[in-house]
Amino acid sequence: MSNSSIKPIVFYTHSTTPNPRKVAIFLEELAIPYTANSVEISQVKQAPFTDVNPNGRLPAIEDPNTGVKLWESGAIIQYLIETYDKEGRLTYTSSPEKYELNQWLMFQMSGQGPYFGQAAWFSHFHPEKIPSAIDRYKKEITRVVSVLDGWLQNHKFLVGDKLTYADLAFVPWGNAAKGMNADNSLELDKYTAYNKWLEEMLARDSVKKVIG
Ligand SMILES: N[C@@H](CCC(=O)N[C@@H](CS)C(=O)NCC(=O)O)C(=O)O
Repeated sequence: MSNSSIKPIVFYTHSTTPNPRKVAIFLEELAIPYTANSVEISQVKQAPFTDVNPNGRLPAIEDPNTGVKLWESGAIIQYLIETYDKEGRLTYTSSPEKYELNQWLMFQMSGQGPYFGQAAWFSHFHPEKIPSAIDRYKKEITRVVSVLDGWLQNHKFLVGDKLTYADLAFVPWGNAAKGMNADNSLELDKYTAYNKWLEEMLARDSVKKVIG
């Protein structure tokens, strides 16, 4: 399918939040036509949005080209890559790389997204200030960054010798953590391999369009 014959994907999003931004980066990178359907966060736990995602969270997609409807950003990214990256620009189909891609995406989905999200929640939105909760989740940001940095000291990318979906999946929460580290209270500045990798991705046109 050439991109000009693709019908626009319906993309349920909220443009300032990291998980929808993860998907937006791939729609832009792969030049997939889409219609952004912006949903207020206050509306996500009720119909009609819960008819799209029973878990009441963004993002979600409906693809009229295939009939596929999905939620959970990691599942959506893997679907977009399998369906619309036939040349394998951002992926590998060889072993062990395809398994390693999945491994890093799982780490992003279970280790980065939820913990960075909780750090933001307890620091900025939770009605009470609970120092032990803030401390726990902020320390986890630093720990996850240190894991990535350790790997990136000897590797330019997470998998293989090119940028893949595994790298790009880390960008929106990485950028959010950069915001939380404005005063270097998370001590992220010392992770130079990680910062170089993140900055290179933040400079891509697709990412700048999504994150601004
Ligand atoms: N694991 C989910 C997390 C989705 C998520 O937490 N989305 C946030 C926006 S970044 C949301 O919809 N929050 C609204 C709420 O939880 O009520 C994914 O990666 O898609």
